[in-house]
Amino acid sequence: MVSLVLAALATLLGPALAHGGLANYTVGDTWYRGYDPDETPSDQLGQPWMVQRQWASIDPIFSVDDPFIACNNPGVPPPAYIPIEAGENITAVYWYWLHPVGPMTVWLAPCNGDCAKVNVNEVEWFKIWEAGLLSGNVPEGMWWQKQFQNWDGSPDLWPATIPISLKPGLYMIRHEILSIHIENKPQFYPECAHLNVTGKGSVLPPTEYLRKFPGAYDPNDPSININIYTDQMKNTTNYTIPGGPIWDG
Ligand SMILES: [Cu+2]
Repeated sequence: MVSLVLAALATLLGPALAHGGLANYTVGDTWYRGYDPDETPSDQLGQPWMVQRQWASIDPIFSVDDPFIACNNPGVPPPAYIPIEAGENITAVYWYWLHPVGPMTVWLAPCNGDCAKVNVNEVEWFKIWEAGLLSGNVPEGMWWQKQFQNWDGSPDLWPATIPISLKPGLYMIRHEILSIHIENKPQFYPECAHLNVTGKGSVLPPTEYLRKFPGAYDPNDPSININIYTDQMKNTTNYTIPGGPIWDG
């Protein structure tokens, strides 16, 4: 059923629209517009309302060693920040998402100043949220990525909580979908936005939670370089999400 819908959609949208990305963010009732690769770049880049780093196309990043795995290509920084209090939810909004298999993760990194001036490959990221295989086996089971999809025209919503103990300051938030439906050819879909975190927190995670992009992932990780269409995978009901442990404060 799902594959029939997918095939129909792929026909309607054409190959150019076969991927996707993070379009908007919400905090409470407030919407924050992200970058739109289908709109004119000059109408968006540097606009005072822009909160998201530029992703110029809906195409994935294919290599864990690609510098653009941090904040997509080309990752041009925005001038604005999403205000949020530690302990609040931020929701990522996708207009559609077509791929069903693989983990989804949310990361933060302190900018220690203006996030527009940092090198996204040098900041220290920590994972605050993850979801992978919820039930069933690897190729056919229910993944959070599949459950995230809506087929009624409503947007796909991905909420995550900013850890309540997080120290106030300027941060980047990084949402990543890893799609593993093509054998041994992982597809990474990262998007980054800038946050101004307030609240009563006072801490950052210890060093064992910190990762760099590139660096966080091993290309030979069996959860990344994976062929899900083997007999063995049909009998596998667990999947280890790459990138280390979650820090939730
Ligand atoms: Cu795709």
